[in-house]
Amino acid sequence: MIDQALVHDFNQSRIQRHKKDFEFLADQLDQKGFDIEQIVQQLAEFAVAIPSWALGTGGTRFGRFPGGGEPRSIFEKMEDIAVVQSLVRSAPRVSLHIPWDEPDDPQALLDFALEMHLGFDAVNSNTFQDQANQSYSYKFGSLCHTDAAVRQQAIEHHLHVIEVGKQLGSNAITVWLADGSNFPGQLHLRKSFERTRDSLIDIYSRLPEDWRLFTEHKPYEPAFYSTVVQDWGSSLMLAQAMGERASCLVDLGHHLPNANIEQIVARLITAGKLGGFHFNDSKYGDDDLTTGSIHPYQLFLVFNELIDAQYDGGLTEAPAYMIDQSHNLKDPIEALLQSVMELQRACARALLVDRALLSGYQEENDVLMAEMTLKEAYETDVRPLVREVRMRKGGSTDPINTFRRSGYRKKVNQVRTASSSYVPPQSL
Ligand SMILES: [Mn+2]
Repeated sequence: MIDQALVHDFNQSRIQRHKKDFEFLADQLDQKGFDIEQIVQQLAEFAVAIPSWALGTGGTRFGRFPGGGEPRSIFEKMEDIAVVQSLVRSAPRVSLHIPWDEPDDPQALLDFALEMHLGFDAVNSNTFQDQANQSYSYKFGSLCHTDAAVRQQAIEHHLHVIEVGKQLGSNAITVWLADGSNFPGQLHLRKSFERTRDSLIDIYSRLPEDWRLFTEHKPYEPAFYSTVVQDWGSSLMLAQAMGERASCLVDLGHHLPNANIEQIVARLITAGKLGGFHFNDSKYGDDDLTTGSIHPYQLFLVFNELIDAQYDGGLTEAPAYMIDQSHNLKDPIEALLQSVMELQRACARALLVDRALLSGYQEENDVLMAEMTLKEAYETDVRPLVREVRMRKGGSTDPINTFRRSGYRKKVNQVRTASSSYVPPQSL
């Protein structure tokens, strides 16, 4: 994929500059009472999954402008994810979508993944579109449908997705439902939710012992009047109705404008129901833009809640992290590299919040100093820190430049020629 000698040479060409920057930061942090080595270790543990649908050029309902060299199969997608991982070293797992990327032979895919040093994260179901050979349509919903036979078909699909996931070593399933209505009166608001809840309880009752189930909320689209799982409250009700191993997944783009997402995260932590994240960014709606491109401070504040809860024991289980974006204009691999780096930076900044100091200011109601304590961490240039972490793990100090220098896109462009029939799905 990417020649490790190239990564090494690239890092070496910048090592003197990097060492100076890293030492400068270490000294700055030392004065604030932080041990940079400890931060490096903590940051090295951060990992985010790459979804199987993020490697092709995305599109909107108005069109798609495919780039060259798009992966034509799940195996080629895995190759691209391995490229991302080899450069950033914080993306070791793949989140598979069934049926878009359903393997004919799960064992062969697992063997290939191991060869690529990749594992599998949560698997994703799909009842938002009809598949070939299915008996009933999801036009009017799946797990919420008025017809028990449609609900049963959707339940069985989820059980099938879990079966495939089991063969791949996955241990979680994410359920995002497009179910909802476009017009007042179309759906009985209470009954549709209750049917969804009961369908999920059925799926949950057959979840393997060591598996988790995540419900993902979304306020609108494709349903434009009411989505059945429209907000975190609905998602929480479902997770609570199912049981201990069910929790809520927060997609940063699945909120109405100006929602306080970090506070939603805090509430879910208090409820013991924060399951995971789909990272992306948004200006208006579910825009699926690059993580941290529009609201980097919000991303930091989300990580601030996570790190805070990690320290005080509020987070009992590590949330499942995944990038969920649509790469319509950027090279998907480059956008993913950029996103992982953005997440590494947000996590690093959150690790640099002086929590004792912040807590003191909060207790004293010193509004300004409390806010400044967060800003102090946020405004720290953590780039030398994340470069160091990537380099120590065998990745690149500058993943995007290394990727461009590798000529990988040009190479696959020549090999992956028959791509005209491949239409990558849009992001969820
Ligand atoms: Mn999502």
